[in-house]
Amino acid sequence: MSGISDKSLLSDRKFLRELMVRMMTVNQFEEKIFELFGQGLIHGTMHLCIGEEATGVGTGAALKKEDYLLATHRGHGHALGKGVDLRAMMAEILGRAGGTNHGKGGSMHICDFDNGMLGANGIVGANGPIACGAALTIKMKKIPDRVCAAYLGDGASNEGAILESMNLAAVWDLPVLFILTNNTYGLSTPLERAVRNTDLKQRAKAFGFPAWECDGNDVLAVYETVKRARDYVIQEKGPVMVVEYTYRTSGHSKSDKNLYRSQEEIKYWQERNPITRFRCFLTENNIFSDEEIDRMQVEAVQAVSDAVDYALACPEPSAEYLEKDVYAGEYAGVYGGPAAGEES
Ligand SMILES: Cc1ncc(C[n+]2csc(CCOP(=O)(O)OP(=O)(O)O)c2C)c(N)n1
Ligand SMILES: [Mg+2]
Repeated sequence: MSGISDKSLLSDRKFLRELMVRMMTVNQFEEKIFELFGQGLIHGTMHLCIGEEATGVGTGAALKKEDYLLATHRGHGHALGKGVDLRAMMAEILGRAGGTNHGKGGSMHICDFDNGMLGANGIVGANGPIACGAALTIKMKKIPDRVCAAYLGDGASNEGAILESMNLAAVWDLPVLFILTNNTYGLSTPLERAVRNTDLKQRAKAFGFPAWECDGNDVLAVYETVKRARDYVIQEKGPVMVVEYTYRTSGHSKSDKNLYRSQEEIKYWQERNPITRFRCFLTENNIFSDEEIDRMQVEAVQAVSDAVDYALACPEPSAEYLEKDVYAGEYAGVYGGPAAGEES
């Protein structure tokens, strides 16, 4: 596997190790919250990204810390890949005050401005307009070397808001990096039933900007493709799309009974999951031994376990702060809400 063009990457053991540990951490995170949900410790719903670990981690590794990022409803891997703190994310999902959003946002609202993470979003396609706004800020303030990356799914690619955003980003030359994770399903609908033309990179071309595609289960291919796309956005000062082909082996959300796909199909992709593939690549190329990779797995398991301990030790947010952080200070009057820190 891995048809990467930059062979020098193969001698960067620290970087390769980091990619593997991060993917394992995302995977462990998802497995652990699945378990905690079953214990009644997590409320609402959540969308796991098991099988898609390389998209969040490879993409995040190609972005700079200061780059803006918008994650989807399936955003845990997107956030962890961008460097959001593991403990704070676990606390958020468990609804604790030590969370990224002080326990008031949960799985689909995770944000962390210090890491450029502007937020996950439960509204399919909503990232497009927000990305245009963030990218317009970059452009108007002439912020050098910064892009806004916005994830969307194959299902979201049919939303009017996404199509309008692609057009706006193109005509206004906005530095938006559209990251389309094509996992072949929008909820239970296979892509070929939703559109006649399943080559989604042609969407970008229709609006007049380039698109690249990559094997989204190959973390190095994702990294290289997004890096190249990011360079293009900076140099050409306009939008680009990257289509990452992947597959979620976990259900759509907590209530998925997988009635729309066969067990054989799921098994096929489980065997081709990004972590196993990267392990084979690293061992076959004598970069790491199986024992070294096993130790990475232990590290990831421990980090997630530590995050759970941290989260469960945090208090729940106090009702007194219910309306805090809802409106940004100077806009509070405009929308009629209290300013942050103001009495409501
Ligand atoms: C505007 C809107 N329409 C419908 C939904 C319900 N919904 C949540 S996720 C989803 C499927 C999205 O598919 P895709 O964009 O391919 O992302 P994936 O779930 O595959 O990661 C739908 C229809 C929603 N949250 N928002
Ligand atoms: Mg999808």
